[in-house]
Amino acid sequence: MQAGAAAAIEELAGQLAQTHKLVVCTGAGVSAESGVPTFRDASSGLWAKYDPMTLATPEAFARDPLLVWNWYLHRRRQVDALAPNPGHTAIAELQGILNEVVVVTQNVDGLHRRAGSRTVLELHGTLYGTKRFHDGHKVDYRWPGDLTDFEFTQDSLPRCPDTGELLRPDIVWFGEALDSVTLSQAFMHARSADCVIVAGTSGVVYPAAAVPEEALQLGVYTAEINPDETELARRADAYIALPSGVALPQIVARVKQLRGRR
Ligand code: BV8
Repeated sequence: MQAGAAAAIEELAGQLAQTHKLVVCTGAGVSAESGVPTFRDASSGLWAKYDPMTLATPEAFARDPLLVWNWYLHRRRQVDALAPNPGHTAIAELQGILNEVVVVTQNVDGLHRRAGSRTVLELHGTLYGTKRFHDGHKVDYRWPGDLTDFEFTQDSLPRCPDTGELLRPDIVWFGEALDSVTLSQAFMHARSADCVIVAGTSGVVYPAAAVPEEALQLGVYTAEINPDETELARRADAYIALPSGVALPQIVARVKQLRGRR
């Protein structure tokens, strides 16, 4: 491992050993080692001819709900077949070491919860939720039992059991406002954290990217974990140029040593 990464891991572990409240802001990079393609790569195989940036919009859904639903079904099937990776697990493990750990994620794959993280703010929604298209009212849709070979048709599109209205994925699309309560909670936690870790995000998409930015501006100790250095890394207190699934388990092991726990 590069000397820089080892020193940065030691530095961050030292900070975490005296941290009361940690906020971990994650993007698609944290799920990459589970095999979940990042959003920009979410179009593979059959879907390669579609641009996810145009599919993940209310306009695309209004124009062709069947196409958009089957894209999300494809991504849901992908994630169902995958598992949390050591990065997700390490974040969950910190809950048993630090007083408070809050995950603020842009990911919609549900892997933080599956890894055992209990406080997870899903800024961009979840592949596992549905809501009415016209009023955003959340509805518990009963998914088909076996999704393996299932594809939606015009007649089988998800509909509200009460009103029969068309349902949509409970996902925040481009051009749509994030849930205001979830977003304000994310900012509140970041402001009151002793340490913020930003992992696996290019920090391009707003307002999600503004959450760690605000912590940094308030002087909260901030570290980034990403093989590619982002603009935030250059201003952060520590930058670890490693995959999160490699760095985070090492950081947690060192924190345990420093906190005298085996
Ligand atoms: C909104 C769900 C307004 C969909 C997603 C300024 C302020 C406010 C808004 C804007 C603004 N400028 C532009 C906007 C508009 C837009 C935006 O930010 N556009 C960008 C492209 C410039 N924002 C919006 O539209 C937001 N809404 O602004 O509403 C409004 C307000 C009031 C009223 C009405 C409207 C909504 C944005 C949410 C869109 N939905 N996801 C779905 O999944 O289908 S965003 C989606 O893309 C992801 O959730 C993620 O946030 C983003 C990027 O995803 P990826 O490309 O996959 O991830 P990323 O590149 O971040 O991650 C890869 C990184 O990981 C890389 O850096 C890589 O190096 C690293 N990595 C790779 N492997 C590893 C790794 N790191 C660690 N370990 C590894 N192993």
